[in-house]
Amino acid sequence: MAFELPPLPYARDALAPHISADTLGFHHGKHHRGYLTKLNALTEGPAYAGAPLEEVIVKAWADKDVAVFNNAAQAWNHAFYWRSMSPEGGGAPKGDFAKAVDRDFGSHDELKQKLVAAAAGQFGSGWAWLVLRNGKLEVRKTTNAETPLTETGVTPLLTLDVWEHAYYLDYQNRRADYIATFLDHLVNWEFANANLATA
Ligand code: MN3
Repeated sequence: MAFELPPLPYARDALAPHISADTLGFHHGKHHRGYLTKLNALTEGPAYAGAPLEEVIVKAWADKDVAVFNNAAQAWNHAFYWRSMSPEGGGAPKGDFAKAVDRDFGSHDELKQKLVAAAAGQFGSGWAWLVLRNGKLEVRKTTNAETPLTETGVTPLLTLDVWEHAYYLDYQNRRADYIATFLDHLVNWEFANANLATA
């Protein structure tokens, strides 16, 4: 049973001008698809037969099966990243999620500053995350394909891809501008709220 590329949750041009149709075309259609193609070739044998993607990630991480881990985690991280953005994104958190943000960060602005610091401070390729850890919101960063899914007691709520392929066509080397645009115009707090509600 092969893993399939999930469709984008919006049209390819829906995030323009903040993220162009060109970027989404390459990022989803080439990079994300590429991870799944490699993952399917690597998991043809019985070791991972029938396992859902999350289980493949946890097992490959524990077994130090680096190639499977990298492609499985990147497949999962990208599907989560698409849903972390919305054409109606940006603005302020609402509802129970807003209360949790105030409780654990003091303010929405403080949360944004922590996400900026994590995303800008990730040296080289990786991801910035908002997670729930033991009932408390935390901001994290991970390197390359690494994902909070491998940590027990940690639930990812939102992510931001800071690999250069996520922004280079639109922002070249200006990662800070991409991060600011993500937080001002694209971030999908409703998705974080929904993940918090089911955590
Ligand atoms: Mn990417």
